[in-house]
Amino acid sequence: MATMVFGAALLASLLLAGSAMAEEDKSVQLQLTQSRGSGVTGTATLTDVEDGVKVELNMKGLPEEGVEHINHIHGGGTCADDRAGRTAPVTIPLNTVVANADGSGSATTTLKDVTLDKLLGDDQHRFILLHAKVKKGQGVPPGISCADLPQLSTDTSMENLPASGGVPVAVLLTVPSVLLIVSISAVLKLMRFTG
Ligand SMILES: [Cu+2]
Repeated sequence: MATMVFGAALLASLLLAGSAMAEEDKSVQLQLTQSRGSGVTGTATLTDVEDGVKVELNMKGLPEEGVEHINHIHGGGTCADDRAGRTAPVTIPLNTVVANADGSGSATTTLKDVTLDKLLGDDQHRFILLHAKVKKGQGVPPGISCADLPQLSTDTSMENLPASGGVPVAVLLTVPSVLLIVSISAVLKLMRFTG
């Protein structure tokens, strides 16, 4: 009996400690996936720290040793927008990733005076975008790897509906009524057949 009580107390304290720890260093890890067939992937770990949010990027598959890859948190859009050629304006620049010989590359940036909750807020969509090699005389190079930031209150999987397109309401109303007529006539035929 005493063992059970002790065990339960131990379990309870472990649970409490666990939740307290989770509270302290709140963190989210995101997967960056390739854009434009680059083969460049990676992870981004965002962690609440005392004076802001720490963003750690760990990339792999970078094509050329020594190349500097600028990267940012973009606001006002999604990776899908960027891949469709409509990239969102830059909001927060992150430290540059330099490619190693094995194609890896990482950078850590601490964003001051911001919280994870704010970054993941639903005021706008945001994404982390790593760019190709900067070429002189050209603007910001295209994105080669991207991760959408999840939004806390809305579901991450939710995407903006296209402004145009989609099925017109008239079609939505017509299709069920056609189905209804077809099925009624089928039932009538069946009734005649059996009768
Ligand atoms: Cu950018």
